[in-house]
Amino acid sequence: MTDPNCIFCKIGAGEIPTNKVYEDEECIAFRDMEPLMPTHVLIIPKDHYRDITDDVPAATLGHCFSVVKTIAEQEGLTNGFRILVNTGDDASQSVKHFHIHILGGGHMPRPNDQDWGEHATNSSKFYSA
Ligand code: DGP
Repeated sequence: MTDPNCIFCKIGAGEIPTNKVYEDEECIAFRDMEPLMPTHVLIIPKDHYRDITDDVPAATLGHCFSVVKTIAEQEGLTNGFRILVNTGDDASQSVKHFHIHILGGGHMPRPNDQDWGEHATNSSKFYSA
């Protein structure tokens, strides 16, 4: 099921051109238009789910996450990468269609308190050596 008002549904259906890096029957991966890292790819299911809590079938979730490895290999992210799934307003999810960010191509420090926002607790207490 797709949502005619959803930009990612339109990308998934091929109605809007995008910088596609992978596609199969169930999902599509394309480059984020506001890249935060040299490699910044989004994986989306073609069906519309608002976010990861929107009763996404386990098979669809599993498939999308299994594609992460394919993209990482394709993009040459041999030294590691980060995946991110912003969910809802507290996480500043801007496009309400479930998607997985893959970020890589360079070292990413752990997010610090400032990055997490005003409500963050002191991250050093979790990560001190
Ligand atoms: P999030 O904040 O997790 O909802 O991230 C949404 C990302 O989607 C954001 O980094 C920008 C990207 N984005 C939004 N619209 C488009 C689009 O039309 N094309 C592409 N390639 N990326 C988009």
